[in-house]
Amino acid sequence: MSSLETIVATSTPAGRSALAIIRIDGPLAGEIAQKALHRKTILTERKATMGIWRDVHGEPVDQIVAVLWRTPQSFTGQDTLEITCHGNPLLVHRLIEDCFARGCRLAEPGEFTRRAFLSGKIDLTQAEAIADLIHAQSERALSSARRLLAGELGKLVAHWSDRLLQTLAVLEAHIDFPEEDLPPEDPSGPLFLLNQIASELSGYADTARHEVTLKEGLRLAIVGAPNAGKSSLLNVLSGSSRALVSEEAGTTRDYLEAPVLGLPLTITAVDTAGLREEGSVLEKAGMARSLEQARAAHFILLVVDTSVAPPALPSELLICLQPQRTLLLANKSDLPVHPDFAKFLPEIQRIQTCLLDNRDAEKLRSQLGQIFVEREIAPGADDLVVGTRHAEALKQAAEALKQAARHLHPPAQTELAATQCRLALDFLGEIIGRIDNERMLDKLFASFCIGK
Ligand SMILES: Nc1nc2c(ncn2[C@@H]2O[C@H](COP(=O)(O)OP(=O)(O)OP(=O)(O)O)[C@@H](O)[C@H]2O)c(=O)[nH]1
Ligand SMILES: [Mg+2]
Repeated sequence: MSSLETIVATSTPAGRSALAIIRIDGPLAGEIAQKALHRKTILTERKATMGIWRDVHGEPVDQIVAVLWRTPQSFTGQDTLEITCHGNPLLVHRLIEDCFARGCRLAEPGEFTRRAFLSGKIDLTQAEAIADLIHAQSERALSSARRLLAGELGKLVAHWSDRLLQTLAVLEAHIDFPEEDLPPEDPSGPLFLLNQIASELSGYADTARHEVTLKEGLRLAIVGAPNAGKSSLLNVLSGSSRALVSEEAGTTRDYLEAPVLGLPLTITAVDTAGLREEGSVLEKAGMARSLEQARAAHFILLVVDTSVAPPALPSELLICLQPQRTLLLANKSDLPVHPDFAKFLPEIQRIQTCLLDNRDAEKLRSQLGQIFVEREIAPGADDLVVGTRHAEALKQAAEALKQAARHLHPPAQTELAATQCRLALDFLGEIIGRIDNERMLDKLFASFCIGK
């Protein structure tokens, strides 16, 4: 994958569209533009130039707009030509074929971004963030990718590495002049710093548990006794009339899914058949599905009609209702509350709802959003969420630092501690890509699409 080759790929999705973008990257980019645009069209760097693209035989292909970036001021660090043509797949195909005839080869998946990384324009966390940004499906996933792309994790790694290098310098001075004592264990001493950095690294590694939530979203199971208002809740949360609502108990037999609107995360709500202790064969089959949904969900919304006596819920449901992942919706708050509710499931947080219409929808969404963050089921707007690969390296670095700290306990084995510090620095380097591991890079960039 020499950067001396000139590569070409479409950056816009396949299919018909108003416009399509083709990128050419490498030493031939400028010359190709000049030749294909003919008639002495002068391309000014980073300025849009309109012209007719003619193929190697001089045949016009399309009227295009070209922008040329010269090394090193392009995204990839190489000369890059970006062509905007009309979005007809035949035209795009002809333009790409013509680029082949002019010496380009088709880019591999992620190759533009890989070039940006290899030329030092971005670090590895930023390269990964580009893929995250493109695939993000919720506001929070977008903002997390944006922060990684802005280099926040890279800056943190640089900060940790600086502090570690300073600590290492102190340890090395001690190795060279062992007659001098190590600084006392105050906040500037190496032992204190090693432990402090290790705990910061572990803290950030821990945020990776939210990665799946950002990528795949949350699943909420709506459960409760028949007629409690579960289907009404699904409709309110999804802003639709997805589920049938009726005063007849036992309306919902199967489970139904709908996306929850208005929250910064991808959330799917699942309405289920009402649960009670007895029931017909069909009802029981429905209830078994409800329980499956309750077990599989990230969070449970237990809907209860508080205008009648508290329901007798099956024990299989009660064991699913861990307070950490359950919220009780005391529904039908427009009606008088049955006195026995004071003692019903007191360990589960409850909020009052009226689901007859959309009047509580906004409040309910914001309460849910807040609860997910408070209970650490979802990341908050200000949380930096690291990826699994970053978390692995952070954990290994933290472990090395803890080991280093252990070596500093009397009798101090300063050399061993210094070795562990260097190891931790290597792990931190892996995060931003200060490594020489072609196979890892191949794997990482292969998950990109072509043209990125
Ligand atoms: N007064 C009042 N009625 C409500 C409220 N929420 C729902 N209902 C009514 O309660 C009845 C049952 O509502 P559903 O949403 O169908 O209840 P469900 O829990 O899905 O019922 P099943 O599918 O039968 O288990 C309907 O007549 C709703 O209009 C509320 O907040 N107040
Ligand atoms: Mg229902």
